[in-house]
Amino acid sequence: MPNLLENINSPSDLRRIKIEELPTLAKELREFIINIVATKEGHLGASLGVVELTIALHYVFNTPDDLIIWDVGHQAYGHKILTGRKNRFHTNRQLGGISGFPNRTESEYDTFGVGHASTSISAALGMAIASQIKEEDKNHIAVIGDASIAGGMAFEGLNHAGVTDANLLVILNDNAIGIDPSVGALKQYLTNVKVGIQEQDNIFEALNFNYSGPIDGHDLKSLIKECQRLKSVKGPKLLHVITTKGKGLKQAEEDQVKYHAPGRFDAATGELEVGSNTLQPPKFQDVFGLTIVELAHENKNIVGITPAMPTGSSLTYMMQEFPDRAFDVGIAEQHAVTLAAGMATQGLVPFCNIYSTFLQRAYDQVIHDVALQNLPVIFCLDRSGLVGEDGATHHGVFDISFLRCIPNLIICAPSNAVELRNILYTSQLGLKQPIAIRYPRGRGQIFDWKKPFTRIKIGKAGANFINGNELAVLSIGTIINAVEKAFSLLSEEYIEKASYFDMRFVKPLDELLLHEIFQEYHIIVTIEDGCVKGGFGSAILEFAASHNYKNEIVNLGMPDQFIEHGSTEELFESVGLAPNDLVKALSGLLS
Ligand SMILES: Cc1ncc(C[n+]2csc(CCOP(=O)(O)OP(=O)(O)O)c2C)c(N)n1
Repeated sequence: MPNLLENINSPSDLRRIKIEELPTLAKELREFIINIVATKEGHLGASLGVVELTIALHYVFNTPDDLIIWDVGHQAYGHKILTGRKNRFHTNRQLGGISGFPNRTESEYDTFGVGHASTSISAALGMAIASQIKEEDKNHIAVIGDASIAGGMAFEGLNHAGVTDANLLVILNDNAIGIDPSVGALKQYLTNVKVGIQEQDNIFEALNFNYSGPIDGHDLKSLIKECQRLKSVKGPKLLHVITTKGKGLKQAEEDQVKYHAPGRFDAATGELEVGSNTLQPPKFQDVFGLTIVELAHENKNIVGITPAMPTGSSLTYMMQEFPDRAFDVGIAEQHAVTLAAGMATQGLVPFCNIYSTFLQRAYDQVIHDVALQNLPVIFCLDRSGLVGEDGATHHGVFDISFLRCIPNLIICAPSNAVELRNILYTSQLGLKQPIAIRYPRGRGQIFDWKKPFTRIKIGKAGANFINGNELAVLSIGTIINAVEKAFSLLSEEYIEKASYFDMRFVKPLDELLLHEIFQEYHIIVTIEDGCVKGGFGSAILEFAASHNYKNEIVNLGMPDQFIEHGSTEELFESVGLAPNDLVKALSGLLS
């Protein structure tokens, strides 16, 4: 059996292969991806679905001169492997290894950095207009999924492109699923097109795109033929390609949600590796999901909103129990926020669950639609802090900074599952203003979290460990676990001099407590899993300055740089926030 992939180190090698041999290459590429993702983990289904499309694009177009722009980028594994990163692909998403997403610093074939959805059409149009201005003859190809094309920004890009004569090819990779099944009227329209019920005018033609398809995205011959034809079609064009997410691995085709990013599995059988069956504390996501179901039974005004992350956020529990009161609005963070605002004007109590990193999309909506009108929307910011292997595009480290300057908005970072549960409970007891509740990905440390609800006083700090009065550590959120660990490792003479406080709220600060602390302790150390610039520590500096306190203040948190991918433990170490680093820092200050 020939090993075609072995000899491909760049697309020019690929272009030397005979067309008849490409299906064999597709098979090899699929196996290559499966074998590595099975043990190294990562995004599987999306990349398996575009194996043929990836081959066809690099085969027909003259990359890297012609520019392929992947939307989201989690489907670009085949692209990475064919463009010189085959031998490094086993380092995918690991510390020091290649990124799980296209990244301009990594390869000239990665034309645009991605991770967040719906950017490809705008970026590709920008490049196409640049080519016009520079009088360069290039192709610009945006590959976008059916979930991402429903994102607002993609519409904005289509709307602009349709009145240009830019050389833009949008490839709509339609597999009818994002991470969870796609939603919305556009999805229904695309389904109609697929099954041949096309009563309305073609929506893309209406936007001045030259539309072709739908074609079978696993049929290399027709893909290549159509891409070749489109090369000579001028202006904006859209090719509608139908693919199957997870194609080529039975389980991944059948359970597309689970196999989006399945963790480890058996490459031969596709069976997922069973985790250890020792009892583990719950994920924060489940604490959120199960708690709002409990609350929604009592409070009929509660509604839940997620922009395209029902499984990831665990809003699925509420969607099952209260299908009329829980909404997956698709990749539409801006809409999700303003939808929540609208609901709040009418007395509903919206829990708007958005990953911290994706809330960045909806900044103006938070300010203009929610905070300015002081509407009591409850933002649940999942995946705050470091998220690990997804890397720089996905870390939720900016939220405290970018939210802290917004008037009316309460910011709370519960330090454990019980606190999360209680602040969720407190938030729906008639709060008169918006609140952002941030919590990380993954599991906490408390098993017994389903305790009777307790109301939390807004702006009141949480637990503390009071010992000596030389140094006080002020922390926010779950990073208190690292502080606790550090204290357990600190030598006796230093422990006697130090205390720590879970401040719980970034805004409003517990000023009463802060006055006591600043009067009692010489050194104040703040620690947070968000960026230091403008973050919780900055709030403490502002407090100290405005009250003329002269204590020594040290701010620990994320440095002023983008943090790459790796396990969260490795990343915490890399920024000096692992327990051992804290021990060193505290010992240094106390010696
Ligand atoms: C702004 C934003 N919101 C949410 C996500 C999370 N997310 C990653 S992939 C994905 C689904 C993308 O689906 P689709 O566009 O159909 O592409 P496919 O997976 O089929 O390639 C979502 C919601 C994101 N990356 N960016």
